[in-house]
Amino acid sequence: MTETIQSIVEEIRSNKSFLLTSHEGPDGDALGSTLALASILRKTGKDVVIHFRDPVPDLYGFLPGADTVLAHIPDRNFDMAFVLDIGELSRAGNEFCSFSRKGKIVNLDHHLGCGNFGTHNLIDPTAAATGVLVYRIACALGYRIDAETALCLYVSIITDTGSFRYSNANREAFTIAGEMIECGVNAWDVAEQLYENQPRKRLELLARCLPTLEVIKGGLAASVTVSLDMYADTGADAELTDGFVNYPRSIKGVEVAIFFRQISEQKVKVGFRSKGKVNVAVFSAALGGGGHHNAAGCTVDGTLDEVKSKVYTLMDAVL
Ligand SMILES: [Mn+2]
Repeated sequence: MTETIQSIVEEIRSNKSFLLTSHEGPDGDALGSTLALASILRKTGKDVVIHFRDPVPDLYGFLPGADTVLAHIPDRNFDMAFVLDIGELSRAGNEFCSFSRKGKIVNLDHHLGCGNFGTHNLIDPTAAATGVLVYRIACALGYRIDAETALCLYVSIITDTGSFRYSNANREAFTIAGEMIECGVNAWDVAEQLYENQPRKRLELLARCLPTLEVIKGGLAASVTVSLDMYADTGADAELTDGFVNYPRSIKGVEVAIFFRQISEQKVKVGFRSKGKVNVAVFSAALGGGGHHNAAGCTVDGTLDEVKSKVYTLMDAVL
């Protein structure tokens, strides 16, 4: 057991009240890892409050404890705060960052370059998901993982590894997932909840989005676009565009996929995905955004056409 895990375990044992949070626009790992930790702490008699800046997406409503996530932090003291899967602290949102009664901070993350802002920092880029770190803590606590906790941990791993397809799907990820199956997780039930349960509007939006496909740089890059009128036409919202960028990336020969998502008439969110050969963080950094080698993003001012030409010009210069 590492020294950091040992000290986190000691902190958990000697404290009573915990505030848990993760990043804006919570994904399967943000929710899965946080809810798993909440479940472990609650079942060992701790007092736990979960606060997220953004609401839990409907997709993850089936996770045990999802209904206990609060939009606002209660006006009280906490012994400790756990910040999970954050990447950078500001992504927890203003309310959490400016809250002065959160106590000591434990930072659990697997993002390379996450700052050491915590009293304790357990940052391991070799962990496939932050849920893996929660699993390690559970083991160090001697906690026998129950079915509800197992479901949360399984979802954190399956979503962050792209259903065990990404390069982070290492032996530990498979081993923990196998153990969670033994703890009562049904793989098909989870797959059905995550992938066979889409609102019809999402497919209607995707049907508008796919014809916008542009293949550029001689087939090395490709983009798709969602414009404001598509939301108006389908009644879908931005939350449902999650995963759209995987379609241009799936084309043979494409190394870089780009997703243009219009936020307002003069603002476009740009997401980059790489198959591995190209570091897309270079593109987002040049446009004032962040991210890492295979996934990065930024928000760019301008009309859709202006932003596209800005991004394509940049790609010409770099690729
Ligand atoms: Mn993660």
